[in-house]
Amino acid sequence: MKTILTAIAGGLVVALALSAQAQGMQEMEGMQATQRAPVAKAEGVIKTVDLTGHSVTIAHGAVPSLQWPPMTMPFAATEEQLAGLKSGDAVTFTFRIEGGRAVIDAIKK
Ligand SMILES: [Cu+2]
Repeated sequence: MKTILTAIAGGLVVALALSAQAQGMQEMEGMQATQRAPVAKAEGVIKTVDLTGHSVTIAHGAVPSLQWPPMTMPFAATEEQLAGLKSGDAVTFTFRIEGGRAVIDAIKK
C-alpha cells in the first residue's frame, strides 16, 4: 500500500513538473510572437527603386548575422525611406525579417 501511494505521489510530482515546463514553453512562444526580429545590417548597391510598390531591390554583400551570402533581392521600404535613392546608389542599411519578407529599418547613401 505504501509503495502504491509513493508511486502515485511520484507520478503527481512528474505531472506537475511537466505541466510547469509546458507553460514555460508557451510563455516563450508568446514572447517570440510579440518581440520584433532583430535588425541586421548590410551594405549594397541599389538595382531598382519601386516607389509605388514600396520596394527596393539591392545587390547586397554578405550578412554574417543571418548567414546570408551576397545576393540581389527586394526589400520592402516606405516612400520616405526611398526618397532620393536611385539605381546605382551605394547604400548601407538595416532591415528585419517580418512575415518572410525583408523589411528596411533604415537606409542611407
Ligand atoms: Cu539577401
